[in-house]
Amino acid sequence: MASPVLTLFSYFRSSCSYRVRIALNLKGVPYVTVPVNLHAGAQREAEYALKNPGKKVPTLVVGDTPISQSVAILEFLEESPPFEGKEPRLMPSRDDPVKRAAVRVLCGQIGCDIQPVANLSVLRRVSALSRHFGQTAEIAESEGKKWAKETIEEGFEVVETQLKETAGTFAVGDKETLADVYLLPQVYNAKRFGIDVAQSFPRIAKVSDTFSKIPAVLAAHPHRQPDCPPELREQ
Ligand SMILES: N[C@@H](CCC(=O)N[C@@H](CS)C(=O)NCC(=O)O)C(=O)O
Repeated sequence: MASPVLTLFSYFRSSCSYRVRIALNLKGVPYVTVPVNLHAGAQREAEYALKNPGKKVPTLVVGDTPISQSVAILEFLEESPPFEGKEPRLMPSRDDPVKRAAVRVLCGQIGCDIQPVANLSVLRRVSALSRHFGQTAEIAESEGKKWAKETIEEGFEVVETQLKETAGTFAVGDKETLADVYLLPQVYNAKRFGIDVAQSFPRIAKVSDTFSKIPAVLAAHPHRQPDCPPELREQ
């Protein structure tokens, strides 16, 4: 089956877009990136909302079909022709349901319990509430950042404990999985909010550092994306 044209609507710093870039790069699936500038509000423009009614990134357009939600995109790449079976497979084999569950636990911990609670729209609401209760704009903004930092720290405590049972070279065993695909972008976010990951979460730091060095993973890094501003850009 011929590979359909894939277009990824992405923002360089979005951790959910970063997940999808990692999976596409690891599997060597070609795609075109279309940047959506979240800070300029491009995700709320009517034309984009037709592809993604949730008004968030990422969206992967497969041929003419838009798929939103990074979990749906990642599972689509694992399960659907012509991509299914492409190495590396990012879910353990069906013969190992316990390992599959361990991967899903980590993905859920990050994708359901951390990222949505510290998302841009939530931070804006935290800041707006702070303003409502009389804080200055500066304090209100720092309240939003504090919220994100604390949310990630609390979530990473859980991930760090889980890794004690599951980690090998990577987050679950010795092969890269979707757990790594979720973890590395969240580590990037953690650092942005001032968390010293190496100091506070050594197991997370170790496995994510190993994963980050895979060339296909490195190419998905936010600072290597076409919409990364020049002052942050890396080669
Ligand atoms: N559950 C969604 C979450 C998507 C999401 O939160 N995207 C963020 C960037 S990582 C976004 O577009 N935020 C823009 C906004 O909140 O306005 C997924 O996994 O794709």
